Amino acid sequence: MTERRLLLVNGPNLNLLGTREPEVYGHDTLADVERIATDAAAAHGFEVTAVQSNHEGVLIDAIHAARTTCAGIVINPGGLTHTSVVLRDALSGVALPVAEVHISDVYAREEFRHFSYVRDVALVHVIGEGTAGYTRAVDALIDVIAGRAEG
Ligand code: CA2
Repeated sequence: MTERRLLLVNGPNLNLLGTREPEVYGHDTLADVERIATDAAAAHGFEVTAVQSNHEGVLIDAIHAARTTCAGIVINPGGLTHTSVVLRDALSGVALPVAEVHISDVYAREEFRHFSYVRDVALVHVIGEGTAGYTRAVDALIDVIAGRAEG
């Protein structure tokens, strides 16, 4: 393992967390989510670089940069989950272990949310556990990274 650092990616509209739709996404803000993930990583001696953007290309550039700086990626792609081949290609292109997180239970919502372009490039999936799901995603991803380092 080269770096004890994770990239945390939050996609379009997740900057609105805590401001609207609390019945779907809860009351935590994006800053809370970034702190939750940072604290979970710190418990394992990892640091977090966090990015949120409403622009697909910004997310892709951050994923590419992680190739040489991070040991893994935790991503909630937002609505890009269901639409973006290019985001999927970026994730598979950097060949880092990926954890996919969704705050809401996408399978209990509209059918268009049931398909994920990211699902089969991610090794860890945490869906419908609210913002606490970021802790589980970080823990499980670091387990994967630590297992690879041993092997
Ligand atoms: O449940 C999730 O985490 C989602 O990735 C959130 C996306 C949605 O398109 C996915 O299907 C599931 C939407 C993020 C928008 O977040 C908002 C938060 C508060 C208010 C408005 C939007």
